[in-house]
Amino acid sequence: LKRAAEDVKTGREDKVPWFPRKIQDLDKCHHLITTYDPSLDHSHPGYTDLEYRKRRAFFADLAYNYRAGDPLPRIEYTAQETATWREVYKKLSSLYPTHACTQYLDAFQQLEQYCGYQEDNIPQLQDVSRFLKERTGFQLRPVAGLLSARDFLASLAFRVFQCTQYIRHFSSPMHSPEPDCCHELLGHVPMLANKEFAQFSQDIGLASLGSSETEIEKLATLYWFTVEFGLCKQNGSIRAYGAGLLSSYGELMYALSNKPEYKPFDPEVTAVHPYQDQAFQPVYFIAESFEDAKAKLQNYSMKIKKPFSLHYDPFTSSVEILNTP
Ligand code: HBI
Ligand code: FE
Repeated sequence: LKRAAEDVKTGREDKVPWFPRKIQDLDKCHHLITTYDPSLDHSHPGYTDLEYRKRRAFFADLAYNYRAGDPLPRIEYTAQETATWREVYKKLSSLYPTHACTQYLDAFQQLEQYCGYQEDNIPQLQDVSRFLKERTGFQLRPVAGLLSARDFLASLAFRVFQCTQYIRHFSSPMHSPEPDCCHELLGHVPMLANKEFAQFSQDIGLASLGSSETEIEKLATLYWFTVEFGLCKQNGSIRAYGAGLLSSYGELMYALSNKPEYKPFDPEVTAVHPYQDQAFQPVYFIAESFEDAKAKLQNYSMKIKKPFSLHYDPFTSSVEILNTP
């Protein structure tokens, strides 16, 4: 909001929007979308639970005070929080062997081995972040809730995943209107341990830097139908790799039933397809493979018009700007 106001004041609406150039700049990428906030959204399962809202404020503070390079805060989860995790974990992990892609299953097994993934323990973000960093260079940083698409996607450009640390309300273990640690740890984290998928995620992020609102909306839609709700082919069958599916028992079953419609992943089509965030998706996009999805995305990104090109430097975790007029 502040940035937009400054741009209006100086009459620079058509100028390239601000974007982070180095990993430390992500401290400024913290614009939250409050639509599903438990203290503002009357239909949130925690809305009338003052103790839950107080707990959420504690997590929000941790995230706001976090700065790039800090260790991720370790949380002492309550027995009630761990009980919620147990319920989600048991239910979902029973479906993974038949519904998740092999890349997911491989990583999940390693997370159980090395990162405290188990029924009775909510894994600590610091441990998970260190694991991911070793595998693909991805790292986590804590975030207070749903971020703006622009800020969320920008972080991916630096192989940083903005990760919620709180858990959903105990009254609704099988559904959360917002991202929570069940969604992040069971949905996103295992896939981020895969090299191809990590590159695909970073490529969406890089494409978003300095893009117009219209382009951001299209990239957010691509992200939605791939990283959140993507399916892929695997030895003649279809499996899930999207985090929204892998963290939702109901939708994971539905997505691989004979009910929904399937379309092949094609960025031009996928980026403009209307999506649902209040019900199951009416259509899912199927990737041939992550290699193929990555190549198609790169081809799509090259066509986004920007007055400069970008190069990510992994040695300094910063982007170099080329051909600036
Ligand atoms: N914010 N914390 C958080 N987690 C997400 O998964 C997330 C987000 N903001 C936007 C978003 N995902 C996507 O739906 C796209 O808009 C990028
Ligand atoms: Fe998500």
